[in-house]
Amino acid sequence: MRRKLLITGFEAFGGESINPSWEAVKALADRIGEYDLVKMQIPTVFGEAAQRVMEEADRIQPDVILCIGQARGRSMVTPEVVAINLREASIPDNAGNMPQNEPVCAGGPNAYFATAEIRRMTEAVKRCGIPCGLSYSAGAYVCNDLFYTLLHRYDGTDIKIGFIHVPCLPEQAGDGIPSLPLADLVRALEAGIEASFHKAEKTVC
Ligand code: PCA
Repeated sequence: MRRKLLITGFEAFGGESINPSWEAVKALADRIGEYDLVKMQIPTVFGEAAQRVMEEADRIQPDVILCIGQARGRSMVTPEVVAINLREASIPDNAGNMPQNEPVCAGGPNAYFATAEIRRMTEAVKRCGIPCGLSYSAGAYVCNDLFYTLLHRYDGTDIKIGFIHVPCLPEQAGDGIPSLPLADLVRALEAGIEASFHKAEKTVC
């Protein structure tokens, strides 16, 4: 039986004109391995990003929700291990919000671990020769806000949640800022998605 993957990328933020997460998501094939993909661009706005994703997930009932975000300064594709119950922004989001030391969800647990197969994904991406490693902090900005909210909402359900931060694209990266070409980001996501549901080891590379 085929499975459904809801995959999201963010709008540009912080004065930039593109976001590599959406550039990569929109370039993905519509079918990867066991999955049919539903792609979605979401606003870089606290609360609203998660709201949009949950509305779509309630409508399409995916098996997995995989969210992608930009992490300026990182040199690797980084599946996130943990989401924390904290909003703390160093720049405004796209609606001008700049929360400081607020919970994502008042009364929620301090943290959740990813429920998607992030270790299998990481190994598959590395086998493609693309730099990839687990990250133990998704920050406290909109990406973490989305990741935490989804893990909280779908805790104890069959819907698996993952988040992957990706480096800047070469055209965004200034002096000394690491980047990866779009083709590598797309290949990394395809390999990760394919590997995330497999009885036998296999990669798209
Ligand atoms: N990265 C930001 C939010 C949107 C994005 O692509 C983050 O890491 O929180």
